[in-house]
Amino acid sequence: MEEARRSGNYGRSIWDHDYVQSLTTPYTDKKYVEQAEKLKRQVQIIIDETENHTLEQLELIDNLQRFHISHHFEDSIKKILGDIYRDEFDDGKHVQHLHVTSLKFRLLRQNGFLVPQEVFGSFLDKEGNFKECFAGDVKGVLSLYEASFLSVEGERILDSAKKFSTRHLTEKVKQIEDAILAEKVRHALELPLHWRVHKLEARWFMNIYNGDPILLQLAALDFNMVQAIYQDELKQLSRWHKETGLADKLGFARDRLPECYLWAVGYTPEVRFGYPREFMTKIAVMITIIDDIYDVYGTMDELELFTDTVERWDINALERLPGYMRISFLALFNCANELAYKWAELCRAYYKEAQWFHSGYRPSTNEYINLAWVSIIFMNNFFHGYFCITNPINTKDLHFLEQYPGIIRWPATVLRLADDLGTSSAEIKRGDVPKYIQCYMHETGCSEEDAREHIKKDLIDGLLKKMNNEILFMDKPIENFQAIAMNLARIGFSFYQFGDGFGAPDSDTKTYMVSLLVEPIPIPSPRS
Ligand code: 0FV
Ligand code: MN
Ligand code: MN
Ligand code: MN
Ligand code: MN
Repeated sequence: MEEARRSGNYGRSIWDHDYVQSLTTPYTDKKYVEQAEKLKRQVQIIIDETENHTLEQLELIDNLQRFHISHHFEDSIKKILGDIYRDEFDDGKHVQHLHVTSLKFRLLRQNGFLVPQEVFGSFLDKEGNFKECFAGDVKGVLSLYEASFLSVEGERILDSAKKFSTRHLTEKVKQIEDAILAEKVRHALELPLHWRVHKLEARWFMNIYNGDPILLQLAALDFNMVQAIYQDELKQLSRWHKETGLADKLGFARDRLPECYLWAVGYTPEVRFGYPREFMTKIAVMITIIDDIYDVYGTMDELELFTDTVERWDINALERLPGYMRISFLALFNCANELAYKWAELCRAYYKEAQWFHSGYRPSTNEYINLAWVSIIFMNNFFHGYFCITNPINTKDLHFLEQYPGIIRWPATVLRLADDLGTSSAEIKRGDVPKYIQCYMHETGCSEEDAREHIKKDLIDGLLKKMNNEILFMDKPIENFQAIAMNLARIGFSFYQFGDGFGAPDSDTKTYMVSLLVEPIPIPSPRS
């Protein structure tokens, strides 16, 4: 007899295949390449002109990074920051300028310079608290706030900076007269810069920017040209998706191709990472379906069989091949096996959760998170990320990743917690394993609200400090990898800060998608 099957009730996709195919933009035209080159030369002149003006240099670099166009000027930026870093220790003068010190600190740390928290020493009173007399300088406090998120565990001055700045910005946000500054503060309090997805931040920043128009022209043009590339990638992926027939054949599962692509853009936004984006999108589509099989659709018997099948990853056809092909195939098979093992690990984690759910078991928070950071799959994603951005792949790197270093584990855990905050209410209703919130409520007897606060304020914050530590202070055995690892946590916030931005079809994600993939930015007139 057929067991009654549950349904996720996630809702249909709002992104029709034909609609995706109809997307167009004029920014594929070659003439824009030339325009962009010209603007780059003009911006380079602006950069050169700031020589010896530290504050101007810092603000310029900050703008370029927020616009996500700093990679065009990488060498200049490295040199400027390197000089500023050396100066900081040479003259040892302690300017009491909160904005300058904070911006310098953040940009240096963001770019890998290990500037110590003690640079804030002159702003502290005898008890080590920030002096209240600095609170009136809203711009400075805002910079301090953003800087404080580059902290690692145990940095008391930065903890105190975070508290001080959060308190004053929250108090003042409604009274700030300068409309742009007020919007900057509101935006920062919603989510600090360090936790934001680059491309979404760039789009927002262009809307409020009122500085040098040349910069804005380049930023908008670059954004639109990159959008043209994204559109093209999305169209190809949509064709692939249609050909697989997955959405038609598996009506019970979420059909979320563009959302998966948005995810991939958040992870590896750089133009040259087209292949990782393609790969990641396909994997995300598969994962979404498999997760829904385990969470809502499959029977326990079927899930057992499926897990076993993936675990075996068995192949017997080797004998039929000629020698040279056997060798080639074996190499390929071994490489695929590396990944097959990861898939099996994911399915085992999903299976364990299904077991918990079907038997009504309530895990402790520890037991839960030790499994759930795996079942959010993202360390699996990390591996794929590595395979995609690294060439050639080597065993040393693989051994490093095999141990699930913090660089993998912390952002994956943040993602899991963000996902739980955004999705668990609906998940518990439709029937699912207790998520972190429920485990914690059960364990401590606290309210749901308190559990949410605890996750947001204590856990996530602590995990991201650990992550900063990995990024700043630990060895970096794999090039590029540290840079993209943090993007996973950022994606988590962008999808889940206001609910289930992945499963629910008509959420903020739709706005992000339109601004990132559909609508070009109007380019300000070159002569203004
Ligand atoms: C989370 O869904 C989610 F978004 C999944 C599994 C697929 C997305 C993957 C990529 C875009 C890479 P859900 O909240 O149902 O996950 P859990 O683990 O809570 O069931
Ligand atoms: Mn980047
Ligand atoms: Mn699920
Ligand atoms: Mn699940
Ligand atoms: Mn979830």
